[in-house]
Amino acid sequence: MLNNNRLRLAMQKSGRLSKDSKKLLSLCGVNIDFKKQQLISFSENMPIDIVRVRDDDIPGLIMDKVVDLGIVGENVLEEELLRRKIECKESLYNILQRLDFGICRLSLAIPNSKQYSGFSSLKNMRIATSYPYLLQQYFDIRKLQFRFFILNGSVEVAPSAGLSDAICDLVSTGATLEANGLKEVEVIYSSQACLVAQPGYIMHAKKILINKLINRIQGVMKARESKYIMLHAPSSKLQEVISLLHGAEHPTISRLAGETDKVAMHMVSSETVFWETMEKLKALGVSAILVLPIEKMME
Ligand code: PRT
Ligand code: ZN
Repeated sequence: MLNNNRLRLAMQKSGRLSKDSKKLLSLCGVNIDFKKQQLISFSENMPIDIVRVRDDDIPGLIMDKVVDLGIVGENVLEEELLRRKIECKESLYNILQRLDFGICRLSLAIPNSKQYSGFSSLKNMRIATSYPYLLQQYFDIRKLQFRFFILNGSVEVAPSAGLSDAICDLVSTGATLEANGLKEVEVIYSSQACLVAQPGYIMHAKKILINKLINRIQGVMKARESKYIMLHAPSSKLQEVISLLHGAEHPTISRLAGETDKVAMHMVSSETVFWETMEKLKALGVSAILVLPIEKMME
């Protein structure tokens, strides 16, 4: 039995977003036993219940206020929003945080052998897609005629099978298009996974918990981008060293036993430190450079 005082968060049960969603919750300190194959998993250390479903169901669960939060791709959210608008159904949602995974784009692609001289080349083409509403919106805004049909899988083989002239599908690396002799000609929507909430009134206690979760997510994301750097730098080159390390303006500087010309510097850099930067540091006389990952951050 679901308890209304507990926060309900929907995430994909199995698929491209499930591993990263689970990892994010774990890094945020939400302990859940995902081993049991059940629809609802209960966190034992926080008042949060996880509802595990197909990704396509998550926007509806949010918009119909069945769950408080969801982790889902913006592409799925926007497609459902457009569908529900046409059906005059409740279609509101709030994106609380973009999560930096599940990054992809919804693109139009045509066979390599076909000429492409701009968007009007797609006039009257028959397009296979799993995203009819986003596709329709894109053509409507540009006032171009086209035909489409829905395929919920194997969209990329439709042209070679003689079913369609073009496809509108998700692309991340582009390898699937290439393997099927297709070329990407228009990006119609850019997407990533996001934390989404139902709009409107939320109980005070739940709001506090949601804010806590967002702060932790931001801490995890910031930590992912940041590095802890330790090095020994010549005392005369401190400014040059600092200027090479972005976001590390306030290092801790301490003396090195038995050294007068060098100091130890510890700092958090807001960016990945590339080999090129390490080589430039070395050229300045810096030694003992250590770049360490950070697990969590709170400012
Ligand atoms: O079972 P369920 O309904 O939950 O899952 P699903 O099969 O509908 O979705 P799933 O798990 O495949 O994808 C979930 C979400 O991941 C999508 O809605 C996107 O938000 C996101 N995502 C990110 C992707 C991709 N990248 C992606 N590359 N979803 C699908 N693809 C597919 C694409 O359709 C194509 O077949 O991967 C292929 C292209 O990949 P590349 O790397 O070859 O370009
Ligand atoms: Zn799906």
